[in-house]
Amino acid sequence: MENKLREIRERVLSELEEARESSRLEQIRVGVLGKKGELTGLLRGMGKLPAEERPKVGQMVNEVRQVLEDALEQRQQELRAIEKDARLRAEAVDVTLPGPERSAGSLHPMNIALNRMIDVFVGMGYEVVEGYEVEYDHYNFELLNIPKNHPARDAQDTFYVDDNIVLRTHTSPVQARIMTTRKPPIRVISPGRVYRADEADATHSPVFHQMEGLVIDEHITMGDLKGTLDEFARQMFGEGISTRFRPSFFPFTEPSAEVDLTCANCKGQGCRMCKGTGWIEVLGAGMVNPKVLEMCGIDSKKYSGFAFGMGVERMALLKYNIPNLRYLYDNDLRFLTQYR
Ligand code: 2NL
Repeated sequence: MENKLREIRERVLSELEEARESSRLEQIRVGVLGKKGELTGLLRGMGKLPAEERPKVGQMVNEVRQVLEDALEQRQQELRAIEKDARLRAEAVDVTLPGPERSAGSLHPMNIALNRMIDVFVGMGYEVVEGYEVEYDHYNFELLNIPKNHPARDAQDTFYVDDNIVLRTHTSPVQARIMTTRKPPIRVISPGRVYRADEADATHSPVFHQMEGLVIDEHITMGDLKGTLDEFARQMFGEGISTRFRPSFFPFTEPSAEVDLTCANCKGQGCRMCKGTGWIEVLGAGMVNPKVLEMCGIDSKKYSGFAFGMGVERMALLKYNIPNLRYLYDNDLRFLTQYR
């Protein structure tokens, strides 16, 4: 009997030692301590022993039971710790791994060009002003000396909302409103979206962007206009780039000029881009027509002013040597992300 108990104890202890999962521990427990387990069987069999041996054997069986229960409990705790450890290791996150890549955005070349244009004029003391894209005929045309039968009003060029309301065809109405509400000195630029009922092609779109400038004060001359646009050309396109004025006509300026920039491609030498002239046409400008000043409530005997207008798309194409408007409007990231 003693040998049998020792055999059970040693065997079960070594089984516990070898157990690798807590489910195995339960198997072992049931096999030796369960209702039909080996030790339980031994206790039951005690009835067959002589009465004087029973207490001793009972005590021995209980000692072994205690040893095995303690060993089970201890192994249980060891295995739980090992299993928890393994689970934590498996769930561990390596916080030093690189995260999912997020590409940073970049400015659209139009915005880069426009920001530069604005910076140059803000640097000269201009204020940025904005108005309405849906505008009264009165501000878009009448105050700018574009009378009712002027070709610029033709339904082919202008999107009409109704008889009196249009989608602005230039940003001039912004300045017209400024002139009617402020007293000189006035020094503003008005960047913004404008609309023309044009057929879209490499250089035209029904929606495009303009920036106009307006300066009104006493003694403003064409020399101020020339100096201003020369300085703009230099800051926008670099040293050695200046302007050339050619006589032109706009209803809202008198005199008026088409303004060319030195061809940045050949530095004025003449090349294919400028068709051999050394100049690229980019701006319109002039002295504000006294009739316009008067209609806007500004005394044309006391004050004079200059104004200019330029296309933002055109500036972006020139600055970045882009051949076609489509590149600006298609929003192909392979193209757009080249500009920073
Ligand atoms: C062009 C020509 C120009 C103006 C715009 C203007 C505005 C007022 C009064 C007088 Cl309120 N003039 N603007 C003047 C001359 C030319 O734009 O070729 N733009 C792309």
